[in-house]
Amino acid sequence: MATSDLITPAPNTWCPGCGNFAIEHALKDVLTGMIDGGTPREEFVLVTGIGCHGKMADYLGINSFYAIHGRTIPVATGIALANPDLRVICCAGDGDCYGEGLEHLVFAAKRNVDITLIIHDNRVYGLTTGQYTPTSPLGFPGRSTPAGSPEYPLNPLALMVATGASFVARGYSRRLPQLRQLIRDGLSHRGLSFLEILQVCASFFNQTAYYDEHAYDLDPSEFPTRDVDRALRVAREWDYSTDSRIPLGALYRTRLPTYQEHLAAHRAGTRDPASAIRGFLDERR
Ligand SMILES: Cc1ncc(C[n+]2csc(CCOP(=O)(O)OP(=O)(O)O)c2C)c(N)n1
Ligand code: SF4
Ligand SMILES: [Mg+2]
Repeated sequence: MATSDLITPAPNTWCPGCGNFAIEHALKDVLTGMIDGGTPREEFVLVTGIGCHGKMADYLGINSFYAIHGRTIPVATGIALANPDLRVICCAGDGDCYGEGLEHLVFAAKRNVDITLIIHDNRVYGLTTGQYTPTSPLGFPGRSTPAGSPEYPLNPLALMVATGASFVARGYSRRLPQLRQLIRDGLSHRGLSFLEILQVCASFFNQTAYYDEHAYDLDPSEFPTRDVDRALRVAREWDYSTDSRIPLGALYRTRLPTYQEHLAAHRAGTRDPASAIRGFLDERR
């Protein structure tokens, strides 16, 4: 199958230079490879939120669902629970997922729901032309904060490691090979995979030069780690000050029973869901 087969005829309205193009290409390439490898195209479902990122649902030729702003994760969770054979991918914006929908993110991590989250974090409300979001830096001069945002940004990686997500990674829209690998790893992971993608917004918060200068790759011989304390230290390395470095790559990964596995064990009347999951104890050693 040609990768172009997954592109729909919908006219693309992203701005020239938008990082969403790279995320779309990476996802399309990974899906094409998996479909060629035998996974039926019908087994993928994409849920998106409202925002520039949400147009992924229009542009990628797989089953998709446009959720309302902030509600991608409950919709994705419902689809995944009701259809255990489907692979559910959720593309959400930073405003969408860290603002409106933050409680859903926390609960998805706590429950270890088996879905893949791809967060298009441009650190701005792109579609509504430049308001600050939870990851905008202190002093961000957005449309709703002309005097500069008076808040420190949220650290999504630290939040996810602390809350129980079983796979936590950061990519960057200008590092395409790594992005593909992270998406591939996320889709093959059992449990919540959380992929925070630094996405360039060419029109309202173009951080290309800053990211290019400060980003570095985690050492793949050491990461992803299962050591929560170590992962938290690295997640906090980028403190959003102008001189701190930005680690990229898979940071934390472990195997824990998923929400779906817990529910299945409950349905089967198993007293200890964890022990019912073959390989769980071995894999944690
Ligand atoms: C509950 C709700 N609040 C606000 C809006 C208006 N709105 C639509 S898109 C958007 C910004 C989206 O920002 P983000 O999630 O970061 O996506 P991006 O456009 O940056 O990809 C907002 C505020 C809405 N649709 N629903
Ligand atoms: S406003 Fe920003 S995020 Fe939206 S399409 Fe344009 S460059 Fe991309
Ligand atoms: Mg955004």
